[in-house]
Amino acid sequence: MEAAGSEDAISFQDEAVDKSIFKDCNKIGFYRRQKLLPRKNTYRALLDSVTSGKDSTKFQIINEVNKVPLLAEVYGIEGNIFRLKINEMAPLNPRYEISDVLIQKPATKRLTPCPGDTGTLVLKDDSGNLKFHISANPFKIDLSSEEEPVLSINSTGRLYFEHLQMPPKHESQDDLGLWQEKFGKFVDIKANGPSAIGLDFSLHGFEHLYGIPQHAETHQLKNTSAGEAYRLYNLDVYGYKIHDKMGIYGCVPYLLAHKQGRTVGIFWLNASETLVEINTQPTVEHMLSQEGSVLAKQKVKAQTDVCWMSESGIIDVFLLMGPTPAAVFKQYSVLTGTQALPPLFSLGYHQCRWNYDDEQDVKAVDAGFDAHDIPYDVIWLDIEHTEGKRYFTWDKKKFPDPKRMQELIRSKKRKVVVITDPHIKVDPMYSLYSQAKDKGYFVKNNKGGDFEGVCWPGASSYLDFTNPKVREWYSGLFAFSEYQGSTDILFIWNDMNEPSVFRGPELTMEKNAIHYGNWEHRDLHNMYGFYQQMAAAEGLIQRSNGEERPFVLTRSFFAGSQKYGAVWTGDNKAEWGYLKISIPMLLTLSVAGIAFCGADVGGFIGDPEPELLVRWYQAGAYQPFFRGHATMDTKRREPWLFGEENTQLIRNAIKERYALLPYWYSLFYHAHVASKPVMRPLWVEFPKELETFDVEDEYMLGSALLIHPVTEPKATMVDVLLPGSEEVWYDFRTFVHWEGARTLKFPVALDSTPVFQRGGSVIPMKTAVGRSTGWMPRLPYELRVALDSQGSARGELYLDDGHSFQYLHQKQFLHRKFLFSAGVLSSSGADENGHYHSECVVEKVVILGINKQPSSVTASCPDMADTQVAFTYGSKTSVLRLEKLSLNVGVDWEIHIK
Ligand code: NBV
Repeated sequence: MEAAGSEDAISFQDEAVDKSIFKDCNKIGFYRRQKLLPRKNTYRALLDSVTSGKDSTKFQIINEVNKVPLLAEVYGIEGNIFRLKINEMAPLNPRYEISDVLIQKPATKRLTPCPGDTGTLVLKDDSGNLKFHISANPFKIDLSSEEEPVLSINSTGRLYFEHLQMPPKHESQDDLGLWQEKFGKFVDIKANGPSAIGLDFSLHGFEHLYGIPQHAETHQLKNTSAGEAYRLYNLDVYGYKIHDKMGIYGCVPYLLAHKQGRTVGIFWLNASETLVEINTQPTVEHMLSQEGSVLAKQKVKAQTDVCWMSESGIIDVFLLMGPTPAAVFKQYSVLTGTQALPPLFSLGYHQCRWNYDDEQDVKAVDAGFDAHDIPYDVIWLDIEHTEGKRYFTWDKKKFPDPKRMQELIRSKKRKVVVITDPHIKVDPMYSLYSQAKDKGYFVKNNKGGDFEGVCWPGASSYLDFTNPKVREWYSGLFAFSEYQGSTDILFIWNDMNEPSVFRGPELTMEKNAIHYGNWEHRDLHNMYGFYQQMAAAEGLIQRSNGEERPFVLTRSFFAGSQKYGAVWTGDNKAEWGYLKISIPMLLTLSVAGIAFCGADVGGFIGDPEPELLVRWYQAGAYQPFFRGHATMDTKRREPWLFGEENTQLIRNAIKERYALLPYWYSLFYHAHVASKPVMRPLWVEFPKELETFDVEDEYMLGSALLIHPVTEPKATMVDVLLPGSEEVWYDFRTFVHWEGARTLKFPVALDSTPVFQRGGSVIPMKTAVGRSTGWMPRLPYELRVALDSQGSARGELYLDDGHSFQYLHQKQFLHRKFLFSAGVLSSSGADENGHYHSECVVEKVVILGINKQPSSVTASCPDMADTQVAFTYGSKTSVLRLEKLSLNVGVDWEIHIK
């Protein structure tokens, strides 16, 4: 198949990635330069230069070899965070410092210098628990908490700082890519010469690390000593290889380390190409001697060394000291913001394809969902909906009346998402192009002209979203008056924003292209997509005069992208391995702050066999962003095309998703206000249970549901780890229960995904589902109460209008909490600041783990006399069902079980 619409045909076939298009580490100049250096710490801190201010403590570091002085700044930040910045004292030119990622200037707190040995400087935070111990020669920092060493900086001597220099007078051989670097036919001429940085961190007692998305790799980060480093460089890698450390689409330069008793985070704020090396020495026990029958052992604690290397910019690193996973999530969100609260519709099912051909096709697919009784919320239009890949336009033949089409979709209470890529067709007749050209809004080439590359429309220029003026203008393009044929049910998808440039080096933009402020693309490459999504989300907010929440899906992302919408994992394949790896990939995004994430259901490339498609729907229904998508040359795969049996299985999976929407929405609210991921690795919920630390074939949704998707063909059994010796787990469908701390051999048929409810939780659900989320607000609730070993449970429900910002500005929301204890289930306000009128009632309560048949059940609420409640009790299953209740979801009530 050829790239549609482009004379520059690129063939996208279902075949292995041509890795020769992309660099491996040894082809990266700054990596080779850093690796070549002898491992000797050549830096010395000048402790007589220390100045201690309200915000920071500053001192100089000198490189003993070249004598170039660096300035180090140490900041204590409220909430157990440290920041270390290192820059040249007097760089020849300014070095790039990231703006727009930190949501505010971090609130600093004074670090107090206190006496240490000679040649050291000790800084304490006000609690006195955390200490920053700086050794002068060689330069090293040790961080301890309550005298326990947590991490050391530069203890392996990999601080690296290439100071900016004048170009050499004479051309010399440049094998290390100092001033120019070759890759295939591409030559990167570096106006500033070498500018790389690097720093190492030794994590004491840690052997489990996570984060630094995006790689098609395991959730737990691997040792890189035997091979490639993890690369953070946003690239368009069609059909990326799995179990590979190459950079794809987006990145977040942030990792977490976890051990029993402590979790920490390292956030490396740098947007240039970055490599991360990880070297773990696990805990070892040495036999010392045998004295009688007693074996003497010596335990050498684990340690993991992490080395970050970036091509340019400055060293700006945040150390998040935890100590719990929740504390680290909070600390990261204080810096970069939390997940935007998605509009409710976007948590439903999305139907996408490259492409739904025309209005007729859209109508037919939409009708197909109704005819087959399958809920869905959004139909998506890919690049072919435009006039020759001119975004913000419509192909008039295929979509003669886009508003009419949207009105039809609106009448079904559904939405439309359209794609807008960042490349703009070079066509003076295309008003977007000519406007941007006239205003000077494109990225420039290194000769000062507009950068031109090839993408879907053929020759294209690229909007410079790093310029606030460009973002403002771009946001304005979403105004209904500007975007012809758009309505308020139309939302946005940003693709190709790594940026993807077909004939560019590694299919992206030349690093010496020039952005606003005269910065090189090299300095900020990894933030290009972040800025586009930021502008698009802002545009959708503005078109509604600030009233409505946006929905923007982006392929490329950076730290903080969670504030602007959702992320997906790009062009995966319709193969079992890609279904399986979707779980660790999404877990990794989730712990890196990006809670609203998903993978193309069915696999984008290739035709899934029906069993794989069914399994993928079952898995996707329990992943945060749930979209079926397929590339052009695949067979049509709407859910009803695989025979009634499979249609039924897919229908059930999607309906399970819709039934759980109150729980999903409440989890997203929690992610939005309290920074906890929606999809959580087991170690986050069971931080003391060693056996959870490397689990990636199952995970928690919130703290109440454990999901173990089936990712193998013809599976009849899966091994499910039910963690926690104190826990009780209930099969979500049969209500059979088990005690925790065991691995179950769990039989599976093709009809479901293993899901378990954790004892001690209450899950809000709907008793029925509608054709889309829009049909569901009035449907009654069911509460699933699963008792723990003490006979108690708790849970929450968050509810608002599902689409506006009134929850924020007018506090129009309901946040309820449910408690079950000593035979009483109560509903009360979790946040009394919120008010929202809802007619909705709790109609059904199912209590799991009640071990004795009650003699009476009564319900009471403020303006109603106590009423008897009809119930049924299953003594074999220990399940109590209360039906035909009518308890308003917004008021306090109690149910007494005697
Ligand atoms: O716009 C077409 C596709 C899109 O369907 C897909 O989801 C993106 O990841 N897009 C990539 C560009 C073409 C890929 C071959």
